[in-house]
Order: sequence, then C-alpha cells, then structure tokens
Amino acid sequence: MTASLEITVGDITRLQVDAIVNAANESLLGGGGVDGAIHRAAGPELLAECRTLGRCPTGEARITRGYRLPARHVIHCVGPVWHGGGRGEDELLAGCYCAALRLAQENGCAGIAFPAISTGIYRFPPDRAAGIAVATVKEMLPEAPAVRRVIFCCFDEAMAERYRAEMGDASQPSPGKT
Ligand code: AR6
Repeated sequence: MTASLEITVGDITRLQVDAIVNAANESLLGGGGVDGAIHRAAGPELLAECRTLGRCPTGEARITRGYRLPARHVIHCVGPVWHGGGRGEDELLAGCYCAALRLAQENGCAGIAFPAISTGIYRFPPDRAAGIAVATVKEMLPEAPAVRRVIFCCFDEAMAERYRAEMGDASQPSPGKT
C-alpha cells in the first residue's frame, strides 16, 4: 500500500497530524513567517525545548514536541537562503525533506505536513521548490514506511497550483483535497 500525498491550502498550525514541519533558521530560536506562527501557537515551551538543541545546520532537521499545537511533534528544518542557485541550494532544500522524513520514520509519525520550505523570507523560487519537494518526498517514501500520509500545506492557492502541477493533477482546481 502506497502512502498518500495530499495538497491543502491553509495554516499549518491548525493541522492535526503526527508532525508538522517548520521552516526554521539555524538558531532554531524562532523568527517570522511559518516559524513565528508555529512558536506562537505552540507556546513558550517550544522555545524552551529548542534552546536545548543548539544550532541546526542548513539542510538538516531536528524534532521537538508540539506542546499546544494539535500536532504531536514539530520537525524543524533549516532551508537554504536562495543566492541564485550556485551555492548548493537545490541539494540543501532536498536535504530538508530527506531529514524530515527520516525523523518522522524514527519517531513513528504516520502523518506529516510540510510548508513550502524556503519560499518565503528565504526567497527560493517557488516552482523550483515545489518540484524539489514533490520529487524528494516521492523518492524518500520507500525508506520511510511508517509514514502513510504526507500533506503539502500551502499558504495560498497559487502555491497549491504549483504542487498540483508537480504531482500531475493540475486538472483538479479544487483546493484542500485532504
Ligand atoms: N502555514 C503554512 N504556510 C505558511 C504559514 C502558515 N501559517 N506562514 C507562512 N507560510 P517562510 P522560509 C508559508 O518565510 O522562506 C523565518 O524567520 C509562506 O507563504 O515562513 O523558509 C525563519 O526563522 C511560504 O510559502 O520560511 C527563518 O529565518 C513558506 O511558508 C526564515 O523565516 C515559507 O516561508 C525562513 O524562511
């Protein structure tokens, strides 16, 4: 039985899944964008746990509890800042998805939701990022059999359309087919 890949439009902090993924920075101490939203929703206990982890290099991931979030865990990924593509950005972004799925597997997370890592403040071109996200998850899923459901949580409809195109179901315009 293959795992399901889904696209939804909305706020990732509202999703009741085993793990939501954060688009963090190397300090793991919070920031703007989805990182700020996750820390606000999870409460100060999340920051306290993050402080115990130290720094996380770009392209890697760390796992914490979800505290006041409906999600049981947060997997903090550090995506690359886009510098034009010549500094290993593609590989570093793919590394985030690999590292997150590895942690989901190790922690028995059957459902995991990803935001579009690096496509906001870090300015990674969104079409390219969606392609890397979908391809890397598809490639990695056989190595993470505990993961049964992957949700790409897009903040807006334009981003969801990019994921639909990458997943080959651009013919279905309806949002939130979870
Ligand atoms: N739910 C789902 N997606 C969201 C949400 C949300 N609540 N909020 C924003 N997005 P960004 P980055 C989308 O900027 O580019 C922070 O300061 C957003 O539309 O959150 O990886 C960190 O601390 C975009 O598509 O993350 C780092 O310093 C995507 O999430 C830095 O930003 C990622 O945008 C990381 O930048």
